[in-house]
Amino acid sequence: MSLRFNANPDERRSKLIHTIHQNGFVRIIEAHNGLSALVGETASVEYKGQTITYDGFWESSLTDSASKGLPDAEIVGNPSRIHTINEILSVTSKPMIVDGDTGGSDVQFEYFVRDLDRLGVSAVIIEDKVFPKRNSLDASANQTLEDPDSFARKIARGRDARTTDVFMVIARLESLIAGLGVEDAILRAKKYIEAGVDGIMIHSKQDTPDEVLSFVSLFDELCKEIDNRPVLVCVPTTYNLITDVELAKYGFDVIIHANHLLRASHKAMLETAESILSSDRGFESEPWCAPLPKIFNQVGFDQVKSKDREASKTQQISVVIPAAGKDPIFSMLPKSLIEINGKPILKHQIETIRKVGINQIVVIKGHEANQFEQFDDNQVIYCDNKEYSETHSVHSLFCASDYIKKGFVLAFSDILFTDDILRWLVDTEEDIVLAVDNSYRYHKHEIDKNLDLVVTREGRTRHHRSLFPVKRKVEIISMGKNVAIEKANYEFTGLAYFSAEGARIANKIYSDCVNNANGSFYESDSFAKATISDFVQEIINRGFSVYGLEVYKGWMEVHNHSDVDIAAKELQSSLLGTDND
Ligand code: SPV
Ligand code: MG
Repeated sequence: MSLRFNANPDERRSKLIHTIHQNGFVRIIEAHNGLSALVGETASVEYKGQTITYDGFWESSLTDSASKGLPDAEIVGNPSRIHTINEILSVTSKPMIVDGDTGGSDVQFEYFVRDLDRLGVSAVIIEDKVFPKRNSLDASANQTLEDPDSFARKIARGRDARTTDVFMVIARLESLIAGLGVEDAILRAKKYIEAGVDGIMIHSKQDTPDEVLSFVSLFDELCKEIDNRPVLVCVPTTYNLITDVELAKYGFDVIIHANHLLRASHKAMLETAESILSSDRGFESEPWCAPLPKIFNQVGFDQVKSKDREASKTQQISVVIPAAGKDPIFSMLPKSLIEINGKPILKHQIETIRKVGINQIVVIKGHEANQFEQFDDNQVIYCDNKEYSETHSVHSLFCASDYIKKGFVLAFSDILFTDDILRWLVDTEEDIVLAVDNSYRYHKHEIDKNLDLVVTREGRTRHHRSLFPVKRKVEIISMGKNVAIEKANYEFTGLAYFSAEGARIANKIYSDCVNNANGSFYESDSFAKATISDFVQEIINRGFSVYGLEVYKGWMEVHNHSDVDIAAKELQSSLLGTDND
């Protein structure tokens, strides 16, 4: 999920050392491109009630080179390495340790350190071999070690090139790889620590951890002697029976699994390529391949699709605002035109609606209709409800029937709401969804009007504090002003979403009721006087599902003069902001 993970350089750089301090050690996985990094970013297992994940990435020279089809012999230059590093950083949030090979010349190393530090990499590890090095794990390769004093100088030059104190320069001891034994390694470790190194990596290609563990005992003595213990790093590729937890107990702070994702993908690629050839078709190769939806999900295609859906929805749907009725408290003008902080409610609503990308806004006027002439937003479409004094909001809504066929949001004319609530409603996959709120219970003593109350199948949910907004959906079974407050689970906010299918259902039921409904209609005297609650109840009673989307902040109704004052204050201090958590 590419856009999902990110971290700014400062945040990411310091994460490595913080995690070491916090957890005692870090478990690092190799990454050689964006996809392998996303695997490392998201892989997790549950073990004894704990979730275990990787703490960061190793940008390996072996796997970076191999993924380009090249040997690990310092052939891939720094600009190409930086390109891969950037690719990984741009889709992830975890810290990164870069394998800097020998570091090249002192000057090359200085420039590399400066670039890595700036990008937010946490550490670079350079090995004390002569440039151009050969990969350490090949038993027959020639391994020539660098003069330790020259290497110590390179370390010091690299550290001086850092732009932050957090970036770590780590020295990798290749004495065991070159067959020179632990004494040589300790001698070199001492020189590098004196040169100011932030960490020591001891490397080995033995298939048991014996030699690295004997190094650790000598290293501990050395650190006590000089009263300085840089972080200790290992790469247990060949001695892979010992666990990370055991290595951490021996004193390793950083444990790097250096090449597994590349090796795993190479094996699967080869099996797949050969299977297609030998079967003369793809079917037999499927067990080696990830299903495409898994890849789509990993790289963020799901998010792209959902945003596309949202964008195409917002281009097609309208927001319909029935504003024809006469309000007993504000009888001199349509409620839409009541000003809050010098701006009519309608203007506040339009600004919010536009933020979500919905451009078609339909207002149904009736009472004091000519006052809308002063409200010159030429993008608003007006419809008239000439019978406003004998009808109610359902009749008003269907005065806009030409504009609701592709789906619509119904917004009461006297509510303020945030763009988040509107976006969540439009993003829903259900056909009829009402934004519902349960916080009325906390201030019911202040309520002096009959609320549109809602009863749901699930009852009221308990809210746990959470960093992220919970977009929970509940199924509505009944609603209306006469619902007993003790039975109700939610209050209807005055915002409802109807998909194209939802609009088709509503339209069909409306036509049917116009022709056939007689006498009182739920809580109203007639169908002509039906409220939205009455109509929703009819939809439910005809067997269609109507859902409630829980919100509990981010909207308010302007019911009376004191609401106008409250809204004005909230808008001024932006409390009606977007933190619907
Ligand atoms: C790498 O991953 O490139 C390393 C570790 O340097 S190793 O291959 O074990 O030398
Ligand atoms: Mg390497």
